[in-house]
Amino acid sequence: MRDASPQTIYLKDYTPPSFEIEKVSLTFQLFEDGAQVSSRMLISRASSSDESSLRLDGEELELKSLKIDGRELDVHQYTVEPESLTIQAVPDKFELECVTWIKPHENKRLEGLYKSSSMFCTQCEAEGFRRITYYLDRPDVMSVFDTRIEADSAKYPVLLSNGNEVDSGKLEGGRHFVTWHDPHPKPCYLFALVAGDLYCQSDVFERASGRPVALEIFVDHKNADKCDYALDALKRSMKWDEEKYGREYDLDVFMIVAVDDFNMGAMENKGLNIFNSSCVLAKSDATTDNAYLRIEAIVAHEYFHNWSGNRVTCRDWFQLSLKEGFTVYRDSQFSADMNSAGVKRIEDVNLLRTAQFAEDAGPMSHPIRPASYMEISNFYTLTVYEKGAEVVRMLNTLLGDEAFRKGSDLYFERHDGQAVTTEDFVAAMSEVSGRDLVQFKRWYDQGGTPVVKVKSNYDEDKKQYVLTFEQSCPATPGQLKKEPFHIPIEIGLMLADGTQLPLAQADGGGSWVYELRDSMASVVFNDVPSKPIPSLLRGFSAPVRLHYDYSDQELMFLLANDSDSFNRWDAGQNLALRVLQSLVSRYQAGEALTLDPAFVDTYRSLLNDKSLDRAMLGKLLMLPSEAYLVELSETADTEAIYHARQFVRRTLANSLRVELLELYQSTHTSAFSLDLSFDAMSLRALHNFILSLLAAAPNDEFYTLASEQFDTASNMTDSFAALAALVNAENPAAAKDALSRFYARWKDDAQVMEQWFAVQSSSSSFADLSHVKALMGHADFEMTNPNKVRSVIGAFCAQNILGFHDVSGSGYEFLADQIIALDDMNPQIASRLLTPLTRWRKYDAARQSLMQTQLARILAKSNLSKDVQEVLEKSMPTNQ
Ligand code: B3K
Ligand code: ZN
Repeated sequence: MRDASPQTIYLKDYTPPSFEIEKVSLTFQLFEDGAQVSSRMLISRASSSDESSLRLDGEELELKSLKIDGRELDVHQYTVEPESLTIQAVPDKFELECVTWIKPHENKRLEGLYKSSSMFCTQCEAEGFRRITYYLDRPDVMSVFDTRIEADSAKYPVLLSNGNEVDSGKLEGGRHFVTWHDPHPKPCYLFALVAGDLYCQSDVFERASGRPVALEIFVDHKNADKCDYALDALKRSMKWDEEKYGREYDLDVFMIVAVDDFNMGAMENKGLNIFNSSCVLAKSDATTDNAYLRIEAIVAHEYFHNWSGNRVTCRDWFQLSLKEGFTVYRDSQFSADMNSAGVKRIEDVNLLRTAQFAEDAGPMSHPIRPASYMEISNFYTLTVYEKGAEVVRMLNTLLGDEAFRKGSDLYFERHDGQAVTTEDFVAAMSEVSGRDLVQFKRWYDQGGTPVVKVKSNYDEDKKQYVLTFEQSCPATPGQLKKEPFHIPIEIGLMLADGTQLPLAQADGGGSWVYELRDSMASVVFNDVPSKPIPSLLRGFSAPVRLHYDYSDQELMFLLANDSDSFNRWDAGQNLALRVLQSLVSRYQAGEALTLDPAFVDTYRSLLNDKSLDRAMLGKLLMLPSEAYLVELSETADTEAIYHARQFVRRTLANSLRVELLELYQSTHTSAFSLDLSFDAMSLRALHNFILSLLAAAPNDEFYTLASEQFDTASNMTDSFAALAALVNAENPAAAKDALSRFYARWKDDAQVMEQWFAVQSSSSSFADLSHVKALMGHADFEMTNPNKVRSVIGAFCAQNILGFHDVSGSGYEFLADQIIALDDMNPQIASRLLTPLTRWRKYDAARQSLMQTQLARILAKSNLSKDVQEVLEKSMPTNQ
């Protein structure tokens, strides 16, 4: 039973460890009814410490034996508590031997050592190792690990751990063992073990220094044909990190294992990355382009952690963004280099503005370096990851590429083998560049999304143009007042003829990075021949909400002429937002909806613009999402948002049918292509975007096209897009038929089935709760599998805005039921799933009260996990 309120841990209370573990040898004896874990640790008291007793972390462990320097301790010498083992009066230096018994087959939390299908695997970050054995489970305790695994030879022919394999052999009773040695000292969160009957696909990568490294991907035998793409992405990542950051791999072998039951995407364990199957397995006819791009990014992300995270790790979990923000930034640069920088930026900003800004404005809002937490698993957030990456990106912008690279070299070299803080990272950047980054560091400790208001004034007589900036930041939990941020704002000034003013500040170029530091500041531009149109925050140079009072004409001008592709796209988004927001108001007022013909014309000219890059066109045509409209609303009216947006889609489809069909036909060959080049993917994205738009106003021709694409497509992108279009056309018979045919074809492919579930649970065609409940009753649904939970329950609650926000409150009650059921099984997943209910402030009074009722109902559950309890407590109206 937990305390009434879990304990809060504060960054300000950090103290270095009192003991060090120089070396640890682990022996795992794996059986069907449990596992015996024996550890031998070389422990010494830190020179700065006079602590007499040693407190080790441990949860749900059965202690079998405990020895110091070979002598068994008697029960008076130590105390076992639910979350710790304390040994009194230990010597300065000693060998501790500890034997524990654990039950991986009963572990449904998927933290520590657990079984996924028939294999054993681990997940230790952040605090899972303490569920394996007693240890100093904190990232600043780094040790050299030796691991011996013993198991049945027939059931578990493959036995893996970190580092290099050093020994193996047969044991009695049909068992065998393998021993691994990892020469790099590491915190225990990077420990990993895998045992199973697995297929291995191998390859070799030649390092820049010439030394070869073996690459091995281990998967279930049935997935033997789904390894090629990840292997290719891995080789490209290794080469890119050598070239871009000068980082080479450091062991003889790099292994990736795919597991079906996994709480998140993947884990960067030293030399032995463990992946959620859906983030690594791919094959041509079964994987969509989006999944390929995600796999490429995640393989790269985990690999890049080998330096940003493993060789240089975090001192404590408050520093999580040190490794995550930096690594997300690195993987986004990689994806930009592999595909298209412009498109990648648009996608990243879209995610940030839709979901991270919402997090910043919600009850769990925290800075990228939180000051406190109750359960660290709740802080693997978009803020720490995505906003963290934006902060690193701003450093790159402020320093320039050359100094940024010097800074990262200094950081890696100076702190190799250490557990450090975000201060150390910024210090390296400051040192190589000579830049004063003291004010910049506020980005790490102040939460919330800053708002920048910009005004302009042009003096015709003086030929002078003035931009005035004003910054502020809303209060967030625990932080009422914020100091001004150091904000890089990239600016260009466009003239009416479509040219750019060469800015004196910009070394002759058209774009200049203005550094806003004060609450209010102005910039004066001289010799400005005519009134310019400012292009502000180019490339989204800082994670802020920027307001400037553009006229519609100015936005249209920027959409047509801005040399910055991001701002071009953003101008189009702003125009579309205006149209959508005014339709939302009309819908609420019960007025008839009409679409401004100027908007249809803008859309038409985009469709007809042959000079536009196809990938960019796909992005420019995209309407702001429902989620973004919710985020921007003071009080979000989900029905009005849904209907206004559908109205725009339907009207565009009807008014521009000829142009849309023409573009659809001209991109149709994509349906038969297995080409994974970015150009081919962009063509498919465009093709399928059109199909999805036509589904908003389906006529016979639409059904003919969609069915034809569904029947004949040879790649999953086109085939799945046809399925989605048929499902979303709100024609139950067509949807049902396509879904059952798709199921018959793909039922044995777990990754495809996740998508089959999600396309239904997120669709407004199935807003009725009974459909989602039926999906949960489907033979392929499992409550213990996080991917299935996410694709059915998660997709319904986060994406099906009509269904989840039904005025009866049935969606809220449904989610509460699922959280109550999941909390005992898998607290991390339960806590994540809770997010939509915590955002009650966004909705009308009736819905607020219905949501609060459900939060209170969950809070009343006994034995609530720390994870769910923290989120609930912070979200309750009484706590805000
Ligand atoms: N570092 C892991 C995340 C672990 C989450 C633990 N709750 C994956 C990643 O960011 O690469
Ligand atoms: Zn990461």
